[in-house]
Amino acid sequence: MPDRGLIINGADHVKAIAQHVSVNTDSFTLSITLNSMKPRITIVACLVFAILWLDHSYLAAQSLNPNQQLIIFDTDIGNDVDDVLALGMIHALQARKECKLLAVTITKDHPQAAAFTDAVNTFYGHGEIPIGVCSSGVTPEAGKFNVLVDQVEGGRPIYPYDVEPRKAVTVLREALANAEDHSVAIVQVGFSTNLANLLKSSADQVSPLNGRQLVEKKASLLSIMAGAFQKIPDADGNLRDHHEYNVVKDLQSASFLADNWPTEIVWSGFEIGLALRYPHQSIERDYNYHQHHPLKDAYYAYSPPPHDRPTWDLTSVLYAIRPERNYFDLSPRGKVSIDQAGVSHFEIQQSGKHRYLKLTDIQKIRAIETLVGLASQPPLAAR
Ligand SMILES: [Ca+2]
Repeated sequence: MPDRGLIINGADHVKAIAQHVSVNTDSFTLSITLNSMKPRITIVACLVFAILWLDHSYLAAQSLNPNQQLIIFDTDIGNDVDDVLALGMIHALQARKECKLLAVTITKDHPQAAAFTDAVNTFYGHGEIPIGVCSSGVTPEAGKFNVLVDQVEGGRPIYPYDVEPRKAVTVLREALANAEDHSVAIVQVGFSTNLANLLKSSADQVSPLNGRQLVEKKASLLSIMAGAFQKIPDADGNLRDHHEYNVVKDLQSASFLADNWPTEIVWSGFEIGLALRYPHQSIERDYNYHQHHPLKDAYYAYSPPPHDRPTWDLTSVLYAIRPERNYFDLSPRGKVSIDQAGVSHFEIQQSGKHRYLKLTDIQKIRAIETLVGLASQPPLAAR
């Protein structure tokens, strides 16, 4: 029954309504057969009841499960294909009612990054998700797969989109301001440009809180793919300090974020995604339920099979949405800092807000199987 206080007097009216109203919830069409001899009040009640019932059912279907983790995804999509697989994973977890994607903000400064993001969101039935962009000059080239949005077939775009991106800081502030306190996990898998700018933002018409206050009040976690917490072998097999890409491309923002972000941060270092390579057989076989799948097409455009791409960005999504499933271990608490060369350093501090992901051989088996299963999950609303 509707929960908005509609009162219908008499069981007969309810029975009459039930007999004359049919609702197809798949297509949200409504058909009503009316007996011209019925009193006018029955017709009116019938219409009101049907509309409210439909509205209630639709809202119930869309309503937030109390266990759904609110997510903001901040990405440099276009620079590597793991961002695309990670976005697909978020949609799979949203279809499972485990998360709700509030917004996507982008740190790759090229217009097709927003277009491709919207095309992927549209493919998964969520073209309404707000998208924010920045003007940073960082990685301004088109990239290998964002250009897929220009492809047409039979005169029609293969990956339709209709994005009207806005400033990333505005999109971030709106998403946070509209959320419950301490409810939002932010997943950053590109540069720290947008989140550093968010921290520096002032009170505005969106919120009387400045950026740092807004994050402190609304965010619960920053799950970030950046840095490295082990030495990484170079081409000759010698272990070296690693100058991780997401850090060095906007070093000033990465350092500012590490020193000023007010919530818990869990870092997925370079070594984690490197140890969990996406099996190319999955790309070849698991996405063929759709003729044009943006994840598969992006993978082929970036670095086709038999390449097994590391799953860097996917790991930060998995931890943010399923932190209790022991896919990873966590380091002791401490503080990450970024030096001027772009190398990340970790210092144990008892009350520190930073931890980083660790991985055992047994955890690798579970993690990779989970990442593959989620990334390749068909959309509920496939076109
Ligand atoms: Ca990325």
